[in-house]
Amino acid sequence: MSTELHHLSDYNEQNVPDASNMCFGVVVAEWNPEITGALLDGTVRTLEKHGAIPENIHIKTVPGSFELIYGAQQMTKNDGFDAIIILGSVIKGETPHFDYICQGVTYGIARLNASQNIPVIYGLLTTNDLQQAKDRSGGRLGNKGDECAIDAIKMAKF
Ligand code: DLZ
Repeated sequence: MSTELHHLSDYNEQNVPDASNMCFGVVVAEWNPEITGALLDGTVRTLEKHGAIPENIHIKTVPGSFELIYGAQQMTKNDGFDAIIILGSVIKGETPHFDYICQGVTYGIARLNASQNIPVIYGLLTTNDLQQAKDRSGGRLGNKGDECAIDAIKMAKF
């Protein structure tokens, strides 16, 4: 979670393993594309900064955040991946839909982590409004995509 005290793009570079031999799957939701595109940019940039080669970063899109569960589950069947990252942005509307999607994705990804052999990193922004999402996708609180890339490298090494 980002707060005024925690910037999503801040990390200790010395604690990050070399990713040059690692292979990553990234599933990105198409809803709120301005936000998820920025999350993806941050993720890819940070993976490559730590040695990942572009050919080893496999990106797939799904229509919305709810489909991230299925997308990630399909990717867990590929033994070649060292870690999978899901990226989505759910922005609160006027109905309880927000709660159902967020809970569904959170539960679905948690289940994958408990049942499969590949770590699945949770890059879902769940915000009250668009500005909060912008703040966390390259804005004043950093980029959740950077955080996910670092977490994926660390968990691939785990
Ligand atoms: C339907 C819906 C709504 C209202 N809002 C979002 C959102 O803010 N972010 C997002 O990623 N997806 C949203 N969706 C789409 C659902 O995630 C899903 O794609 C559809 O319910 C079809 O399963």
